Amino acid sequence: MSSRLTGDETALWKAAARVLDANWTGTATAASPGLYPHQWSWDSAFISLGLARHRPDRAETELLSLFRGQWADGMLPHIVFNTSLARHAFFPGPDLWRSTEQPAAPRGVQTSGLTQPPVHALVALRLHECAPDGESSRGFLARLYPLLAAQHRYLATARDLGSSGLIAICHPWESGLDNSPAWDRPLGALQLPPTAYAPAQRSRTLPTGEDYDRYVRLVALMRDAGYRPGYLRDSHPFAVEDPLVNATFLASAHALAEVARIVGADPAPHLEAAQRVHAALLDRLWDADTGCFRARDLRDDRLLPVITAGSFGPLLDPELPAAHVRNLVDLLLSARFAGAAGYPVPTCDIQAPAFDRGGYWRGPTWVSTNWLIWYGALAHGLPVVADLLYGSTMRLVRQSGFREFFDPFDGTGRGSHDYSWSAALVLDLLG
Ligand code: 2M8
Repeated sequence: MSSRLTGDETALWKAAARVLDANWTGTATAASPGLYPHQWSWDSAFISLGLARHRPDRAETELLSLFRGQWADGMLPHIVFNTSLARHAFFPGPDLWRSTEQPAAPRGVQTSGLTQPPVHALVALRLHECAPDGESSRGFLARLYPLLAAQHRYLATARDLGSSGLIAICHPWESGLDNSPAWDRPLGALQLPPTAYAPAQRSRTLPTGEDYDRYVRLVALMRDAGYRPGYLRDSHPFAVEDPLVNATFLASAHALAEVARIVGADPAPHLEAAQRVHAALLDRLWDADTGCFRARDLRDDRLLPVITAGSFGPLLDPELPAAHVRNLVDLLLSARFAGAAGYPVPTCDIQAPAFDRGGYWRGPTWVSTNWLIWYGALAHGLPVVADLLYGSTMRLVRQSGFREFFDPFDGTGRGSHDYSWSAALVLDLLG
């Protein structure tokens, strides 16, 4: 803990550290007690940032244990199941994914079959930068580098479904922003078989019903096709190029180049990958009419209509042109986002008909998206925006605790309590 923290900040720091201690399972951190008892991919990356401030030994264990779930083709699954828990501890559990039937999946570990935003290389570099012992942290990076490189290779090859230079998500869960209104159109176009799946088994309340059937249907289609890249490219009904996912990929590619330098590998392929995503983001996802990035539906080659917090993701691109940065900042500060929210950043445009202040990823403020925008704003030298996000995040957790998400107008906490990434990212923000 930094000695320059105020008394109030020290109390917050200790409370956040207690959450991470309580959610530690021995080799990893549960995303949230009760609700999400397993290890989630981008949660784990964010959590390791908090562990780095509190229990540095655990930060490395956390990431390495996530990569135990990596498939032979480089795919890093979005859930690594804790097999010591009952099979019904979470739905959908291992039975839906059937990873053990996949030749590429690791033995002795049960995982999901899709991915999440690739923030891992970015996080690995940040762990190294704040490590107390540079020599041992270089050893950790050397272990992680080939795994991160394989993850990036998988995304750049198997997931460039439009041969455009961008990676595509094949399921709303891959965006991390599960029920974002951005996915309503492609999800609505999905044909459902007459028999519904099993939403009743779902232990949470949101989202449920037909949307949930569609999520499960998409998984079943991917699974029955053996999660094959050829199927995903040619036939899978959900294929979207998302600005936030691609921005995390780009930022992580830059970080991976730096990691390569540190461990004595060649940074050039990672820098080339970052350049490709940079050019394609501007070319394919920038919407000059609204002055922001939007997701592109590859199945009808159109930009999706709803503007979300994901539209600000490309602030993570260190080479984003100044005019684009200005446009994004104007939108962020406008009445569609921070301008009308007491506790920014709402995850959906407040003026969109689909905006819902309590609806999970359809409006509430989340610590993870705030952290990513904060990080991008700092890199672009935007202290006003960075301070706004820092201040808003701190007010939220002080007022409501380490909740899963928050009402963007009055800061009321919603979803699960003692949510790991909310605690971890606050530890990182406090430094
Ligand atoms: C939520 O996603 C899972 C699906 O994987 C769910 O709703 O069941 C999202 O908030 C996602 O971003 C997050 O990683 C996960 C665990 O916290 O929960």
